[in-house]
Amino acid sequence: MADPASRRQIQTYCGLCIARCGAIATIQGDRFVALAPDPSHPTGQALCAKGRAGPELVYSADRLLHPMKRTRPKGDPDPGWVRIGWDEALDMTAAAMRRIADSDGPEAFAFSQGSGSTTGLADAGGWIRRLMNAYGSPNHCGAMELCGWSRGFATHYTFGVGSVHVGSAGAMPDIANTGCLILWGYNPSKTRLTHATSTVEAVKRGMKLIVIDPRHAGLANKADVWLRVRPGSDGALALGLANLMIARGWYDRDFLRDWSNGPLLVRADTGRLLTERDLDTGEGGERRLAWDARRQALVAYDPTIGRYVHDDADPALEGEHSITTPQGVVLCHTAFTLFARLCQRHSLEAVATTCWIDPAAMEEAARLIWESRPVGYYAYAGHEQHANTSQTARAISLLYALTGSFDQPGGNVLFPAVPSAAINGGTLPGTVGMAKAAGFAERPLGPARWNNVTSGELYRAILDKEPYAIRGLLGFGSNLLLARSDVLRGREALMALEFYAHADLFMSPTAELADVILPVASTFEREALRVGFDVSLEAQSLVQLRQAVVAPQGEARADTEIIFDLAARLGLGEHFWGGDIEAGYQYQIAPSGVSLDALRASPGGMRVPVVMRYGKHAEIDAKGSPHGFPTPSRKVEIYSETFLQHGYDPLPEYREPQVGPVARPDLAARYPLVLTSAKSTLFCDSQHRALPSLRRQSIDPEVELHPDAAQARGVMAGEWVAVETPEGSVRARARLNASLDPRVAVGQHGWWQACATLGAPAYDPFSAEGSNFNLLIGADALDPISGTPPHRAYLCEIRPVGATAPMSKGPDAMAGSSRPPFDRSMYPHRGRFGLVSRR
Ligand SMILES: Nc1nc2c(c(=O)[nH]1)N[C@H]1C(S)=C(S)[C@@H](COP(=O)(O)OP(=O)(O)OC[C@H]3O[C@@H](n4cnc5c(=O)[nH]c(N)nc54)[C@H](O)[C@@H]3O)O[C@H]1N2
Ligand SMILES: Nc1nc2c(c(=O)[nH]1)N[C@H]1C(S)=C(S)[C@@H](COP(=O)(O)OP(=O)(O)OC[C@H]3O[C@@H](n4cnc5c(=O)[nH]c(N)nc54)[C@H](O)[C@@H]3O)O[C@H]1N2
Ligand code: SF4
Ligand SMILES: [Mo]
Repeated sequence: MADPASRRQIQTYCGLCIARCGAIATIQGDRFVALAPDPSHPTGQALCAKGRAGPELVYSADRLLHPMKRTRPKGDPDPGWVRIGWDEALDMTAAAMRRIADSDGPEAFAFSQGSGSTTGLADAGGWIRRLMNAYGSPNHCGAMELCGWSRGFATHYTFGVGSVHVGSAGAMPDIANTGCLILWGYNPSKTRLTHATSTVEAVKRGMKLIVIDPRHAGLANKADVWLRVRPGSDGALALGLANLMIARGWYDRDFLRDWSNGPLLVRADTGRLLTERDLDTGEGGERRLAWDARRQALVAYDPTIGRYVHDDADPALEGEHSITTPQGVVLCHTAFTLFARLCQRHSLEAVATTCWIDPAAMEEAARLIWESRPVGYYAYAGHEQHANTSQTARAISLLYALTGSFDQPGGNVLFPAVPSAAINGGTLPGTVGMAKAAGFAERPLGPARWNNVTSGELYRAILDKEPYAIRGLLGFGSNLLLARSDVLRGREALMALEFYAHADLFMSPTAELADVILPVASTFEREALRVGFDVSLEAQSLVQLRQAVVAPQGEARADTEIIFDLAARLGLGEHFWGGDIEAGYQYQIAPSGVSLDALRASPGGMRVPVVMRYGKHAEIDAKGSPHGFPTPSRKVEIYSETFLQHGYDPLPEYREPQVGPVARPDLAARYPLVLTSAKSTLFCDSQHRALPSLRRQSIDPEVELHPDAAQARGVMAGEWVAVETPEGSVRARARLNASLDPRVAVGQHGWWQACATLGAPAYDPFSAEGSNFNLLIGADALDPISGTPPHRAYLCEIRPVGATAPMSKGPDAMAGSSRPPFDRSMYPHRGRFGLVSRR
């Protein structure tokens, strides 16, 4: 026991969300009492209210403190939790994993994980992957289709890398040097403080700022241009901006000619790129062809060397040619010409109508983008959670390609990383011959390609045994039933699992359906190794071994400890250094040249010099080939043959949201408002409602609407309303927001938890009387490439339900437990809208 009066401070970082703010923790006696910013840390300029509430989180009376097992059937109002020891809990889990792998193969056992952007699970994400790979399961359900897919993966099909850091390398805006920053559906003042502070600094030095958001939120008040886009129509806006820029000649012709596949010729008859084989020259076969303006003849491009066969070729970016082949004359256009034509369909007037945008603001945005180069952009949740998100991400990335700013100072750059060893076990024996992730057959270019399974695919595999049965689940965080659409089916699926173990800090409506509960230590109660902090060159150079601020509450353990222990019990200890986490960290950090002991002696982290190199695609290798881009053509792929081969649009055609006013005027007649959602500044997704200092500032769920829309419906500010969609209905309090288009409503997701201290209620997550936003969203209309459901573009109607909250349950009630399991009766409309089911 430390002297209760003693005070000490320890340098750390807050691990609660993606910002990972550098911080200083104060410990009084044995107690963690405060968290403050650490300005000496590259991400330590500020802390948000959630970070400051760290001690409340640690000492919350609702924390899970002991492993438990269920003794009553799933769906019973009383799960009959019985306290057990760690040995029994982990033995039960390991035995179920072994049994299921033996009978059905390891793919029949899936893993779920809370997003590292909104939980402390970034600490353990690599180790979870390692366990999956060692065990042999390809099925990781981690919200990728909603969070990270578009910014981190869809842009692979353009640049060969993500447009952000997501696990692997990605291109981040170099905000310190940017001339113009575009925040596209991203509100860092609420969601990633580190980016907000660097943006504000850059605006002070004169950086231009464009904010694209249906709400005048966050940094919109510092923006030079705010584009109030209709939710879900971002793809049309990107093409419209590109159209303005191409029409005015505002594009980096040299970059596109030299580094994109824009000059390559596309056959009008097949949509394929023209190859030498088409000409039957007998040479090269699959080499693609462009028109060489210098020779006035075709010139072959060889992707294996990243060069045209004539070094002095001048491939034409634009043009239309009739090419004679043995089969006859074939009309061809350059890929760039086809892109420009697609953009022409999105004229200023057309986009103003489609996106509900002021044309003058759009023209101003296009001008700023061109005149204020270099340009950086960050597109986040606002553009991700849509059933057209993959092509939207492509459209934005092609708009960005016009600037030529990629990997240039002030553009979206590939920050270097301190060398470290990969820990995710991608080459372990278990990964060899591993089955494909569920959903791979339907969407081979989507999350399944990276061994991720959407919640829809997970539920299908459990309930319909398609493409194979999934019988077991190990969940690290992940509050599936609040975070995903198709809530009732999700509940049915979790109940149908033969075995489900869940590791978490708190009981949740999802965890409540587990067989075994594993109590987890919060980020403040455990060690973690972090190599690089993503947002800047300086941040990338920092390596930090975050120390435990206090000992774990109760018997709680770090996720990483659970993983290493479980691996040993599964007989996979050889891949986990015999269960020695310390040895694992040593392996990971060895290439950096920094020792674990040195890191431990420097709790604030150590700086390992990293050198910034811009324009890496132009670097020439020993054979004289440019490095290029890691795409099939080694070029920025304006035209994606990969998409074409899989039956998707090779250019980012804009498709209307399937449950929207244009695609479904019949539905819009009854549900006239376009519904989206946004994160709360006080809570991370479905968490933190039990912490008094946060909940006090936001007692009830809210839905924002324009005062005129409220008045037309007889809705008063602060009044309880029903939000109704073709899929379901929930309750929230009306908040009036005059910055919205009167046709748009914005809700909040993640409400279920009570705060006993304040007497603030819980909300039934499975009932129309509750406030689980995702009950409103159907799972029938999905993005064809990624399987993303339309969480941020749906149709709704809002009506008043009176001054009080009829849905409140007592603060002690565990939300939802008393509900009948499959009660869909309160959703009478379900399935009657002719939406094509993709299940
Ligand atoms: N405080 C807090 N911080 C968080 C989280 C949290 O829950 N709370 N969650 C973390 C996670 S998991 C994530 S993914 C990030 C997300 O970080 P952000 O992307 O910043 O999250 P949001 O605020 O949900 O969405 C950004 C903006 O998109 C707008 N928007 C809504 N629909 C559309 C649309 O159709 N088009 C466009 N262009 N914009 C739209 C919203 O109005 C909102 O202002 O935040 C992380 N940080
Ligand atoms: N309508 C709508 N739906 C959305 C979104 C939206 O904006 N609107 N956002 C989507 C996005 S971007 C995301 S990322 C998902 C988020 O969905 P999830 O990834 O499920 O995140 P949370 O809802 O915050 O739940 C996280 C759970 O993990 C637990 N947890 C926190 N830290 C740790 C830890 O260190 N270890 C362990 N084992 N558990 C921990 C928490 O207690 C909580 O139970 O929701 C998605 N769903
Ligand atoms: S933004 Fe808040 S919750 Fe996120 S890391 Fe920083 S202090 Fe923690
Ligand atoms: Mo997320």
